[in-house]
Amino acid sequence: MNNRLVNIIWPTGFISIIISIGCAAYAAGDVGGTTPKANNISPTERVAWFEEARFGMFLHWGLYSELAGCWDGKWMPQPGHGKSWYAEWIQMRLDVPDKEYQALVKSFNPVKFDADAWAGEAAGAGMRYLVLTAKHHDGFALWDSAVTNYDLGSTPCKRDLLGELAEACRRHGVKLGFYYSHWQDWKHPGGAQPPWPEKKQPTDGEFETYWQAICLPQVTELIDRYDPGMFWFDTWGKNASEHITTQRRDQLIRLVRTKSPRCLINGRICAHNPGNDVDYLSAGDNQFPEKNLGRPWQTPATMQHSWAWHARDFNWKSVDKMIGLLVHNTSLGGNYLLNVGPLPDGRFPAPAVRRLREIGGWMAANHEAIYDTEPVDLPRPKWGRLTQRIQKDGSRLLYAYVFDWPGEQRLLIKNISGNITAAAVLETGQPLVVKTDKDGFQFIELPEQAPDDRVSVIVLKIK
Ligand code: JFZ
Repeated sequence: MNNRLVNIIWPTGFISIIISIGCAAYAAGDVGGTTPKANNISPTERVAWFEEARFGMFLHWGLYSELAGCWDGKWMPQPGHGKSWYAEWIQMRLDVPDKEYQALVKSFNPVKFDADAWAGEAAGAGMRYLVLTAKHHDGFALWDSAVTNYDLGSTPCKRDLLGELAEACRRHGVKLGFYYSHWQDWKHPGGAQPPWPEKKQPTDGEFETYWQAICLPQVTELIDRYDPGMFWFDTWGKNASEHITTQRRDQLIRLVRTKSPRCLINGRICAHNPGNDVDYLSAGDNQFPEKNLGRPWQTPATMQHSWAWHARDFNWKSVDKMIGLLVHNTSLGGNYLLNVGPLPDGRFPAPAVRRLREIGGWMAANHEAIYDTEPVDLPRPKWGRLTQRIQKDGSRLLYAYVFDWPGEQRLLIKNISGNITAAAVLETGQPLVVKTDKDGFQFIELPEQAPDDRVSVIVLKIK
């Protein structure tokens, strides 16, 4: 008798229906929230979509993108060549004279910017949110800001790029977030400088001037005009506490909470002391912890070495590697914020597009094992990772991501609490046979070949 035929699989179609209803509900949900109900939102409710999402896109784009890592014939070094620098730091790293760097506003003209293409690539890759640098450390505002002329309004580009993006994100069911450099600002009087010993920092009074004249008004503008679903503020190291005091941290949090009760705030608003009012923590850049951080969290990560576009940065990560990192963080209850550095004309670099689409192909087949799953309290299996989803009836779906296909053609997960009642290849629904070994452990009989040459996902039903 063929066990494969007898071992009837539960209706996978049913699971997909539930998931689609879930997506539609939060794609349609209001992002910023001005309704009275939204004012009473609990921190857990506020962050729920973020925890379900698992996967987002980071975007570093600004004046520095025009230089693509090169100034005056000098290229910013890459890993393996001594120092390795990020292209968005070019003004400081290559000592570009302020006047010459700031003159880049006259040539910033992204004529090929297509917000639908951006939001579409993110959605197509399986990402549920994107976070764009509205203002990075250089101080340039990517929108027409009322409090400075160092902004999009002073460029040849007369479009409302952030507005177009906000609309496109709504159309594609992708949440929009902004990176805003609230601490370092290399242009406006009183902004913090790079935390290097040779740099002179503003006094507290000078910083307060910047805080009142630039930071608070600009965050207000971003909320009022674009209603973002999250902010990604940026500090690191001990020096930041000199300017980002607990008082200023709380003042900025209060501003966001009052104006937009649904908007998420990240721990790097005050990295050395985030407090309990932030919605999620960030692991270090390209750091993939071995443990759940215990609160909603994510890793900001690059696809190349640099965040912003660097034309000679060929350190592209492989698709297999990036899927593995997404799965790793997901298995520990964390998110993966994967960066793209768009070209100055507004297009995504071709090597990034190719990778996004390949990741999207894998996600199209396996997203059920990513979105809205939770960590499993078992030791990490040697062949890969685990996540699970608790069903309404108390049963569980356990997802086994197999990185290294076991040669012995069996998948053994020790100490599962409950009984494996069915197993299948997630992508096809192909049933797999569940057996019990001589020690009484249940195992899944595997085909000789891995179903997927990247990461195969096996789903188990447990009662
Ligand atoms: C910061 C920025 O300086 C950088 O340009 C980029 O935007 C990145 C996402 O954030 O750089 C950091 C911040 C924190 C750490 C490392 C680099 N960290 O905590 O490891």
